[in-house]
Amino acid sequence: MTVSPRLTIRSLQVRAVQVPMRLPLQTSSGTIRTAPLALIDLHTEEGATGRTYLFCYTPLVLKPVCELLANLDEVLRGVAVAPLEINRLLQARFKLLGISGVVGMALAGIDMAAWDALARGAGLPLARLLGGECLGIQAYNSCGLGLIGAAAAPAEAESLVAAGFGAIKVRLGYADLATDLAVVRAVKAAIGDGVHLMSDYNQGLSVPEAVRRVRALADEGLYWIEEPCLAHDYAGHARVRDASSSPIQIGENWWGPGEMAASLAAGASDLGMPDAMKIGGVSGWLQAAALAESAGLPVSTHLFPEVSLQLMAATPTRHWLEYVDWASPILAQPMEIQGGMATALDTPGTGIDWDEAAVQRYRVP
Ligand code: SMN
Ligand code: MG
Repeated sequence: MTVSPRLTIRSLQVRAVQVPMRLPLQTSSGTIRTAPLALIDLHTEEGATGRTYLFCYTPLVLKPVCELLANLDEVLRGVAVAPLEINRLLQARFKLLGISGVVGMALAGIDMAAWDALARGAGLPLARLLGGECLGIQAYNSCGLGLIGAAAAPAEAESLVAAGFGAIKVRLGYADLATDLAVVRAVKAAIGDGVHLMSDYNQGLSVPEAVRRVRALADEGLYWIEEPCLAHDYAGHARVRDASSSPIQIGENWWGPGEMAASLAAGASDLGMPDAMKIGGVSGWLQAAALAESAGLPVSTHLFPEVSLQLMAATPTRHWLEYVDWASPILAQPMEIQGGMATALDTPGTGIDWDEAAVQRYRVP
């Protein structure tokens, strides 16, 4: 057997797209109508190209993320595709500024693209490169079901389970508790007991108000209650957790494994859901998976279903995959869900290839 050749970065290509969303998402902390995505192609001298996208949340950040990535092109040219070493290099470069926000996003994008290139170069799905298998992972449908009220929510909930999902997520944080309760009851009645219902407050409540609401929701059968309070308030979440008989879920706003460790130390949640981008890409996720294993914390994913599906193969305490279809319109092979499960294909890398015609359609200068 010969060793596959070491890959060297030739260039970092980045493009901005604004992809229309089938269902807009109204949360207690703002509405998302289109998906502002930074598309990354990491070209290597040897031919393999690593790809990923970054979800930028708001169009206001799309250009700055792309410009930072473009600036890093000259830093990365000629560097070996060894993601751990690339991280050391870039983390040293940004130590004085800090590695969250736009910088954290760019570094995670480079990390994910580098791992994808490495897996393609080795001819392996990322799941297998990481030592796992291409597994079926239970997925919940997280598209839509924003703050649309008790009248509209049941029909949208039914449309989300129609695709065969065994779980969906409703956003909460209406002006009053009575509306939260009415929406949960209406959605539950529409989907029945056979479908799990997750819920998400998107950081909308104060700690005392969250304590009041989780107590009132105790008998509604919610599978989890997500981010009731400000994401960084781990002590506050621990107080809410004490008052809640429903599991408390947080993690999408952990910037790097260090913040996850602080959250675990504070006992902030029963469950965790790192975001592949904010946690630091594939490399950051592997550290998070290790922290979760030693803490016995069930791990779900946040957004980025394509790379997250691969990462779940390397997550001993894997729980649920969050499915959103936001990148699907620009992907050559959008993820398919069958019987509520997402299954990684036995193809090299993360399976992210662009539908170039769609990229041109949604491209922004
Ligand atoms: C969410 C977060 C960010 C963008 C859209 C939706 C939400 C989720 O908190 O967990 O899906
Ligand atoms: Mg959330």
